[in-house]
Amino acid sequence: MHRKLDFKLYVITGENYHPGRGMLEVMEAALMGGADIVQLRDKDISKRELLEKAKRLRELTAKYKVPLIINDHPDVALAVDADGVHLGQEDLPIAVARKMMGPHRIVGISTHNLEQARAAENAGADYIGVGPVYPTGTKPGRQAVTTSYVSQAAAEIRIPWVAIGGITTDNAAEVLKAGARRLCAVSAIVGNVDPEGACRRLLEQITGWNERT
Ligand code: TZP
Ligand code: MG
Repeated sequence: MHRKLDFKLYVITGENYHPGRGMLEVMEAALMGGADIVQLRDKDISKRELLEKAKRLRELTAKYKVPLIINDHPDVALAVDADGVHLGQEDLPIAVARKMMGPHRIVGISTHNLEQARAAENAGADYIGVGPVYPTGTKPGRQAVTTSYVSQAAAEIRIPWVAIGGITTDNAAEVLKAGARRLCAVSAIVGNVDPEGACRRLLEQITGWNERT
């Protein structure tokens, strides 16, 4: 499947959709705007409901040939034939998730400092999240790591990594300047009146920066 990861703009489902918009409609707009990897993240629903959402998002992402990652739950990821799972520091260890997911699916993990990033790399993660770069209402109570962790990741981390947390078109340049080559966003996309345009603009910034360096 998708062990060779190649992406620029990672979009995660959220709760704060623009009024009147639903998850599938917004994620389809994000895919049309160029999101090239998608994560289903919903902490407030039952596993049964998550499974149903995951099935629908699997169909949609398959139509756009974009990898689908499920947050927290390897069993749900396997049940819907998702491409991978995303873990937090308090979730199943990478080795356990790898055993469940097999060698060909993606196992990613959130990291908040270089020590966690190195540990994830050594444990065989396929990619890591680096953040939250800025304070964000999507992950309240989690201290921002600032662009200094982004610069450290750029200098040291050899597996694919993606900057996340409070990223918008207004501050993307700063994150890219610090060394990020992939960005991830929730509210800047799903809360936007125009998720497709928001993706296009972020992607243009990423591509523009990657071409310069
Ligand atoms: N992990 C680190 S920050 C974050 C997650 C899931 C939330 C990112 O959401 P937003 O709305 O793009 O700040
Ligand atoms: Mg988690």
